Parts: sequence; C-alpha cells; structure tokens
Amino acid sequence: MIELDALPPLIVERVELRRVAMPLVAPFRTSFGVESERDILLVNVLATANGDAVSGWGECVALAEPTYSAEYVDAAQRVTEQHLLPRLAVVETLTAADVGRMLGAIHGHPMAKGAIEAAVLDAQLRAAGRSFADLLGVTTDNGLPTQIPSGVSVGIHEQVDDLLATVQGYLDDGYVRIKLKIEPGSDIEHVAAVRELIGPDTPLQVDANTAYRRTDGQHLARLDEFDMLLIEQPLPEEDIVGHAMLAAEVETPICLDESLVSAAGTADAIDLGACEIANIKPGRVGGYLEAIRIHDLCLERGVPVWCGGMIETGIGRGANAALAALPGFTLPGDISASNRFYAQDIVTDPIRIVDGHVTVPTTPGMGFDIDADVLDSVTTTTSIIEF
Ligand code: OSB
Ligand code: MG
Repeated sequence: MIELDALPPLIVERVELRRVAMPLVAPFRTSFGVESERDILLVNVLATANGDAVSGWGECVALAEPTYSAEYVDAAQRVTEQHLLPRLAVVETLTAADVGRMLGAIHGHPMAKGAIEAAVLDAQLRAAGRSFADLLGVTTDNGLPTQIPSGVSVGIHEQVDDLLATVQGYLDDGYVRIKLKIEPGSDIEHVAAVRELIGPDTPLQVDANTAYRRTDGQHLARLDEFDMLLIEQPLPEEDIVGHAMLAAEVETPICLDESLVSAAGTADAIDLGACEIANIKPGRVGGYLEAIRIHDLCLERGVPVWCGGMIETGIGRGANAALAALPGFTLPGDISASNRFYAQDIVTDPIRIVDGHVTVPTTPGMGFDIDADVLDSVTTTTSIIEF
C-alpha cells in the first residue's frame, strides 16, 4: 500500500466548486445517450500545509444526466455543498485518507466523494513536492518517463462506413486498442467490419453500457469469432449473477464497469465468476484510494484490470495515467489524448499520444497544472464553502 502518512496534512481554509462547460469535438453516442458537451464539477481545495499556502484540484466525473449511473452533476454539487464538505469542515487538519472514512456514513455519491479526495490528495502532494506517480511507485529507475499504452473509446455510429472512417482516423493517430460502443442492432455487423478493417493483431473490445438482457447469451456468443479482449458491462449494474451466467455462455471475457463500485463488491463479483476482467474508474468507486485497493485485490487474484475513462479533462486524465502505470493494469486503458474529446483543455500540458503511448506525468500533484485563463473562460458558476 502507498505511504500516505508521508504527506503533510492540510489546514483547509475554503473549498471552491466550479462548474465548467466543455464542448466535445464530436458527439459521443453510447447505448445510454449522446454527449455533445460536458458540464463538469471541479473541486478546488485551498489550504495551508506546513505553513505554506497550497491549492489542489479534483474532477467529479458525474455526467449531466443520471444515465450512466444514478449520480449526476447537479446532485453531485448539491451533496458536496450540503452534506459532504460540512462533515469535513469540523476537523483541524485533513488528509486524503480522512475523506473516505469521514464520509462513510453518507450512502452513495462516490463520484462526489472521489472528487474531494482527489483535490485533497493533489494539495497534499503539491505541498510535499511529489507526484502521484512517485507516490504510486510507478516512476522508472533509469530516469526515463513511464509510458502507458493508449486505447480509444469509439461511439456508436448509425452507418458502418462512418464507423470505419472514424476508427481509421484513430488508427492513424496511433491508438493501440479500439473499444467500440455497442447496443442491440449495432453490434455483430459493426464488430465484424471493424475487425476486418484493423486486422487480427489490433486489440479490440466492446462496451454495451448495460444494453443487453440475460437471455442474450447466444447472441453475444456470436462475437466470440472476432477474437476480442472483452465484452464490457452487457447487463444492468445490479445483475452480478446474470454476468456470471453470460461468462459461462460466452467465450470472450466479461468485464464489469458500472457494476463495480467498491473493492468488497469487486471481490464478490470475481468469486461469483461475473468479473473476468475489471474496468477501474476512480470516480465510480469513490476515489483513487479505493481504485488502488481494487487494483491490489485484482492483482492478487490474477484478474486483469484496465483504467476506464469518463470523458475527463486533463485533471482526471493526468491522474488516471499515473494510476494505469500500476503493474496490474495489463490491458490498455481508455486514456486517450486530450484532443480525442476536447479542442481546448483546461490544463497547461494536455495528455498527448506519441507512438500509441501516453507519458505518465511527474509534476508535483496528481499529474496536471491548471491553465487559469482557459479555466476562467469555460467556468459557468463558482461557489465557495468556507471551512
Ligand atoms: O462506459 O466506459 C464507459 C464515457 C462516459 C461514460 C461511460 C463510459 C465512457 C467511455 C469513454 O467509454 C471513455 C473515455 O473517457 O475515453
Ligand atoms: Mg464502460
């Protein structure tokens, strides 16, 4: 486990909540809807540590509507203001490890909790002059930057020709793994065409975002011939037993996303045979610390993991890149370049892809520095909570 005790605790002065409006370069369609613009909640913790002023940022990954998960951005802001921050404001000093513990009595809202924890951890790391990569022990000994392979998530396209043109564009960008969003009616034919385009050697996987039913086992087994890495979240999030049934019927490994919200639940899903591969998203599980616990247990049990994405800005992506350098992340993650979703990011050094790989950031903090001018230009509201 990582040495959080080495980081100085914060004396928090106030927390600023910002909402930013970020247009996407193209609409992103999944089985649960179409995203054209992200409305994102950012948490900025302003504090002192060791007597010096320090500021830390966390990105809440909740979407605008409760379609991927029950959480959505207005509710995340509301619970943060009304319930989460007031429970943290009562202590003298605060650490990232305190956040999850102190908020344990509040049910749900992992994305809101995770954003606060990330902001606190960012501030603590900055105060210590250390990077998240350094804390995780994923920097290289030889002084070279750590590189991680970069995969891309491709939205559902009505027309197969359009899908192939989009996928070809991402291959040209260098992405080493393609993930196709699927739903009934846009699955077998789409996968067959893309497999034909990319050839047998480019890793391919699909994500259904809960669009299928338990009775679709034989249908999904038709995907087996395309030699894919995995099928992600075919069934509703509560249906762990159904995923175990599909895992027995379908040769392609079943991977869980929406269903995994904690380390304990992940362990149970693995024991039940429902989770042959795990998609780890820090926001979905309540923060980076729980994400690390899930990584550790999957590594111990020999379950491959990869780092998912939630269309994050450079704030979330920088930290995800460091997380994805942990040894259990043996599959390429959805850690695409900033320009896959955004024309203009809010960090000074957006994630780029070079030769199919992303460089793990090693600047102090969680892996980014804010571009204050750009941030101001996309900010729609700011609210301040005094501690
Ligand atoms: O299911 O993985 C998902 C985006 C928003 C919500 C859910 C998902 C996704 C993606 C995009 O697939 C991944 C990314 O950020 O690159
Ligand atoms: Mg998914």
